[in-house]
Amino acid sequence: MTSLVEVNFDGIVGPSHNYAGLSLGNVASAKHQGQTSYPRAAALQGLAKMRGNLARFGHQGFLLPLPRPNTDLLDQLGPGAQDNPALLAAAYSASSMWTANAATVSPAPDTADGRCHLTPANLVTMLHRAQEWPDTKRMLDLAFADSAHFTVHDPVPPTFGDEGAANHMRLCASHDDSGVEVFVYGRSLAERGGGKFPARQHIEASRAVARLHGLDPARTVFIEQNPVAIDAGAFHNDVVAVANGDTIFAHELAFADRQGAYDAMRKAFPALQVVEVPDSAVSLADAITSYLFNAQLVTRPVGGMALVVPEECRENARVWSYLEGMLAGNGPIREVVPVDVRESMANGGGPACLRLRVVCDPATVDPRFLLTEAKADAMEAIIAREWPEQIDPADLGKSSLDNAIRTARYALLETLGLTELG
Ligand code: SUG
Repeated sequence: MTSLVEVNFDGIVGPSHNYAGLSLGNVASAKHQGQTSYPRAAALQGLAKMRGNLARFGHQGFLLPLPRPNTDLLDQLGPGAQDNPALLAAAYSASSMWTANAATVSPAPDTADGRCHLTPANLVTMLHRAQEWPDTKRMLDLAFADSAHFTVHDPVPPTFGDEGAANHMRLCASHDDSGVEVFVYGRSLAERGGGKFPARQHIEASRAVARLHGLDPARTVFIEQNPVAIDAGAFHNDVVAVANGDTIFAHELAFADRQGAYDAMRKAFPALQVVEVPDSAVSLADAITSYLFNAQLVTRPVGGMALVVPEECRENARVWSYLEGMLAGNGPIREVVPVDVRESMANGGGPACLRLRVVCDPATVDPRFLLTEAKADAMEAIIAREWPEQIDPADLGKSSLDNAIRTARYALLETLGLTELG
C-alpha cells in the first residue's frame, strides 16, 4: 500500500535573478523594473521557506534553476538582439523559480490510468517564460522518471496559452482520495471586447490538459477568471484563489460568475467549504500588493490547515486584521505563517508561485530532488559562496556576470549529483 502525500517542489532562485519588467499585467514586475536585484538573498529566502515547510509539513522537493543566459534564445531572435534590453533580459530571466508555472499536475487517484500526470506549461504569452519548458521538461523527466507512477507529457500546442498549476486547483477529502480538478481560464482581450491585460491561460489549453491526463469529466470543472481581477493585476488565478482538501480560499471578485463558479464546484464536490474574502474587507488592490491569496494552503500533520503567506500581509493593516479575524473564527484555516520571500515578491512571485504541488509517494520520486536538512545546508553554502550578491540591469551582457551565473549553477548541480542537467 503506497501512501500519497503532497510534496511541494519549490524552485531554487537562480543566480541570474533580476528585475526587468518583462511581464505585462504583473504589477510588481512593472513596479520594480530596472531596480537592483539580490540573487543570493533571494535564493536564501527561498531556501529558508523550504526549510520551514520541511520542518512543519514533513516533505519538501525542489527544482533547479535553468541554464542562463540562454544564448540560443538570442540567436533565434537574430543578430543584434542583445542590443534590445528586453530581449537581452529575457535571455537572463530566472523566472523558472516560479514552479507553479512549471506544469499542471493530476495526481494518480484522479486519472484514468492511475498514474500521476504532469504537463509542462508552454508559457507562450511571455517570451522570457516561453523559453522555459524544454529545460523544465528535461528536469521533470528525471525527477518523475518512474513510469509505473508518472507520465510526463509534452506541452499543449503553443496556439493555446498554458501557465500550469497557477490556474489549477484540486478539491478532495484527503490527498490520496480521488479529487475534483478545477481549471481557471481567462478570456482574451478580443473576446472581452477590451481591457488592459492579456489572459495567459486559455480554456482550450485547460481542456487539452484535462484530456491528456485522463480526468473524469464529471469531476472536472472549468471556470472563467474575472476580467476585473486580470485587469487589476491577477495575471494568474493563484493571485486571487487557492484551494486545499475540501476548502477554497478566494477573493470575492476572483471569478467572472461568482455564484456559477461555486455552484459548479459544489455540484462536482458537495463537501466544498468556501472561505471567501469580501472586497469590502480586502480590496483587489490590497490582495494584489499583499499577495494574500498567493499563499500555500497546507494540511497540517496535527489537523486543520495552515496558510503560508508573504510577510507583506503583515504589513497591510486591512489584510492582517482580516487574517486575525479569520483565525478567531471557527474555520478550516487554523494557523497563518508569514514567510519572507521579498526578492521574489518584487517580481510578482509569492509563496504559492514558488512551489509546484505533486501528490505522490515520495519513494517514487528521484531522491536527488527531495530536500533533507543536510542537503539544505549544502545548498545554502553553495548559494552563499557562488550566487551573485547583486545584479544591476547594466550588468546584463557582461561576460563576468555570465561566467559567475554559469559557475554558480554548475556548482549546485555538482553538489546535488545532477550534472546531467548541465
Ligand atoms: O510570470 N514574473 C512572473 C511571476 C510568476 C508568478 N507565478 C504565479 N503567480 N504562479 C510572471 O509574471 C517577472 C520577470 C521580470 O519582470 O523580470 C516575471 O516573470
